[in-house]
Amino acid sequence: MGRSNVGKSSLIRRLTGLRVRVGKRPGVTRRTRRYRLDGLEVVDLPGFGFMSGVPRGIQERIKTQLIRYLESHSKRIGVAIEVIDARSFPEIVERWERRAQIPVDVEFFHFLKDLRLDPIIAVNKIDLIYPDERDDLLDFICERMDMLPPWRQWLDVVAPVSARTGEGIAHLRRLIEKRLRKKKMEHLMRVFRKRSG
Ligand SMILES: Nc1nc2c(ncn2[C@@H]2O[C@H](COP(=O)(O)OP(=O)(O)O)[C@@H](O)[C@H]2O)c(=O)[nH]1
Ligand SMILES: [Mg+2]
Repeated sequence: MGRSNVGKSSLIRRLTGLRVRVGKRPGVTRRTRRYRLDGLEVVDLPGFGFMSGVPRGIQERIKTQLIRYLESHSKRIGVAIEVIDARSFPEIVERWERRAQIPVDVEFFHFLKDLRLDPIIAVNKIDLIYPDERDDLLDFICERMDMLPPWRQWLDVVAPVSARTGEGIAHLRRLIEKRLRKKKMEHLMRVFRKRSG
């Protein structure tokens, strides 16, 4: 799950090799897309938050639907991954904070934790960040998600990745595997080994 255009579909494609539809315009995946794979279902959830051209009422409805979906499926969810866009996250967070509101990304992360889903944060599009700026950015992201920096303390939760270049995908796979193992679902891990990268 994640905001629209952060690369959710691209990541699913990279992790599974599935021919997932990737959008050029935000808001392409407004419907939930399910991919059944060897007894595991990979679910590409609709993007939440602001989407240009999408009325506010619809954005609110998507958010409500996501909350309901997660609540009613929490027992069956093996791994929950929240994807954020490395480059746009700081700006989005600051915009919400100026209005003294909690960013919806942060809100959803806490919600996933409350549901005991042990969520992973995939910080996608890391290829767009200069290498020497990454640590500061990842510290910032952790801090906003209520995890004390330095970010490397949170390698069990945070995975900087690029669906485009494949960077960080191996680490993300390990985090997924760990959660599946904990839930005795490790046999389903083969789904995520279909592609190297
Ligand atoms: N530079 C870069 N672009 C990416 C990456 N992942 C996705 N994109 C691009 O971001 C846009 C949105 O991707 P998509 O997977 O459709 O996002 P979704 O709306 O969250 O499913 C597309 O133009 C992708 O090519 C990445 O890791 N790096
Ligand atoms: Mg999509």
